[in-house]
Amino acid sequence: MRMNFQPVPGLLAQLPLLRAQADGPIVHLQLARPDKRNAINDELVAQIHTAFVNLPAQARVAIVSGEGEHFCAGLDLSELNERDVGEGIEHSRRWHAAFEQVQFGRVPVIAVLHGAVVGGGLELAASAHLRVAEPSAFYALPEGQRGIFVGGGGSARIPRLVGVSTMTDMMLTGRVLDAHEGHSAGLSHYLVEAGAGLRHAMQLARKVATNAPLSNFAVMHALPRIADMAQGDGLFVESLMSAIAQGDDAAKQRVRDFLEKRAAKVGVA
Ligand code: 1HE
Repeated sequence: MRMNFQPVPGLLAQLPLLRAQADGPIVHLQLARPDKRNAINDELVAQIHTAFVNLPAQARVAIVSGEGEHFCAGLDLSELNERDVGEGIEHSRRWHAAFEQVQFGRVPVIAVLHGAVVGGGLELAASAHLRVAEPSAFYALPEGQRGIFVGGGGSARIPRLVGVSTMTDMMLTGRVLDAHEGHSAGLSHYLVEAGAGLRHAMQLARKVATNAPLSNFAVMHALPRIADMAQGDGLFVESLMSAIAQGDDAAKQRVRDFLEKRAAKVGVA
């Protein structure tokens, strides 16, 4: 599959720690701080926020990856000692704001994971909608060892992927999950060959980009909220969301295409 990424012009071109490229409707944002293993400092978290708020109008899917040997080494620990308690809360809230834009922004996000996916790096990965891992990926939450706690949404998002029990083990014991263990635990959706992560993410992104926009919106915004609701409330919201999606012209056209034998059958590419 050919990939033809071109630099994204405008505001996203002015983010030195985040390389923004686009191939049609697919935007690839690459953490570009490899000398520090893509550790997230204040500047990078602000740039992640800025990028997701200002995705180009044509963007339908975003891919996030890391330059160099690792996806992301988490919080930049060199900035940690400079903060008092109040500043610590503000810092965590800035991460929340940035990763909120990843999870509940405009487009589905696919993370490509390799090497270290640790601490805040795992929190970033957990904010994405799909995760593609290469065999070099390893997952850890070294916050316990560093005397801190997760602060980038990890305690809310990671248990929803692996359960409180596995996250407790990772945090209390410093347990590192390799790519296979992480995959079995639910941290990745796809485990692919070394070096194949971005290509695989592109294949997925192209499929996701062809969905009706309101379907993708419902999956991103309604599904996780409904899953958090009491069943009765969730069913009510589901009815509203499904009626909104069905009422859209894109849905009507797709159903007509199927009934008139123009659309692919399930399982047939
Ligand atoms: C860093 C960081 C960092 C690397 N902050 N500078 N995260 C951690 O506890 C993970 C800490 N990092 C590591 O365990 C290792 O660096 C890795 C396993 C990720 C990679 O190992 P390696 O051998 O490839 O690289 P390295 O030689 O350890 O690091 C290269 C440089 O990156 C080095 O700096 P240099 O100036 O000596 O070249 C490292 O100091 C630097 N570096 N990781 C700062 N994390 C919202 S709350 C989230 C809470 C957390 O994320 S806690 C977990 C923090």
